[in-house]
Amino acid sequence: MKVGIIGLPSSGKTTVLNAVSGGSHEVHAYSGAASAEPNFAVVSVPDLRQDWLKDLYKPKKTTYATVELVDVAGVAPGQAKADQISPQLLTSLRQVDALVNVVRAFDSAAVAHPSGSVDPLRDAETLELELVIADLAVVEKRLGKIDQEIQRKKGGEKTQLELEKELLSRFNEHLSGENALRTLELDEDEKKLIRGYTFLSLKPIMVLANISESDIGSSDNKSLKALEQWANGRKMPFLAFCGKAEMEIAQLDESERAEFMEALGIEESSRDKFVRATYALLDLVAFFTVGEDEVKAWTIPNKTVAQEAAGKIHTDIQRGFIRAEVLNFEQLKETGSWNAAKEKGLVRLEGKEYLVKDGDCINYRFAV
Ligand SMILES: Nc1nc2c(ncn2[C@@H]2O[C@H](COP(=O)(O)OP(=O)(O)OP(=O)(O)O)[C@@H](O)[C@H]2O)c(=O)[nH]1
Ligand SMILES: [Mg+2]
Repeated sequence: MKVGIIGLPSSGKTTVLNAVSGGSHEVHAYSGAASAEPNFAVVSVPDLRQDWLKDLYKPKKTTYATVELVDVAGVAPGQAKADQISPQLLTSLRQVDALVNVVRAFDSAAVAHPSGSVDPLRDAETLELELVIADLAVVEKRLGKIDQEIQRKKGGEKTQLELEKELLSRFNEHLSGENALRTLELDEDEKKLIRGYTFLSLKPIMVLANISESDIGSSDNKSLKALEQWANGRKMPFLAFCGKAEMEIAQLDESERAEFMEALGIEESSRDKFVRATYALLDLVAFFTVGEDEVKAWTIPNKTVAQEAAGKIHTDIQRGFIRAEVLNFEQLKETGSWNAAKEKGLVRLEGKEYLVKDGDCINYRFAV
């Protein structure tokens, strides 16, 4: 799973990346050429169930699920319109499954704001509009050339191009009305038609308010409420934390963290909040493979069938799928061991169409 961190310049993107991943990439008060290089980090997904499984199996190896982060340079207001979004930024975002819009909500005289004042709602809308304008530029460019290409092609290829043109024209209208593409309903065929494109406003997105230390644990900041309502109205998961404080905490020894969090009134770490929001945004669930060699968590979209989930582990298991032996974590915990659960008839043999549930422990039977 990959998440791209975007936002206006100096909104705290790199700080958030460090906070969530415990990293120490350079943060700076002014956007400059130095920020053009993307930063990468890997966040390990905490799961209490997996900790329990680890205690039960005492495996040689425990592998947690991960979320990969890429943090790119800020997008300044008006940059998309002037066709100035760098190709490098677009390339970095091509692979991501989702975006997080880091919105500045912190006060600081030391950090200049590109628009001169702190206004989270305005900034969230501005960034959203930049995404729309960037996509519009792509659509317009393509539509400007597609007729020529249609004339040159014949048969099936021609039909495909005509369908693509029709869809892009629909996109053009939608984007021209300042609407993000993610608010359009697309069927599978349409999704296939645009697979070669990277439309930024089509990606699922969540909103992260980077708040002041003084706003931790408080709910009476009006501009923050306005931002939350805006996000809720658009069905974007919303989360808020103080990037600066969280980054400092993430860089402490584990033994000191709890104390600092308590002193600041932080109930849940930024990493946990972030991971939870990501799973909610993409509707993800986890399943486990267990044994003395390894206890491992796998992330899949909710409602994935057993055979497809097997492909996450190895294509051989997917191809040679025979049956999935399934025991949900809760039942394993209740009975205390796989064998005890088996004796009680709780271990089920499921076929390839079985919809994997969150917390399933799966033992695949396959033949190659
Ligand atoms: N007071 C305060 N300062 C913050 C907070 N988050 C970030 N900053 C400061 O804001 C400045 C910019 O932070 P970065 O994380 O580099 O911001 P960025 O969005 O990555 O910036 P660009 O990559 O240049 O667009 C740094 O000086 C940070 O220390 C915060 O929560 N509170
Ligand atoms: Mg940065």
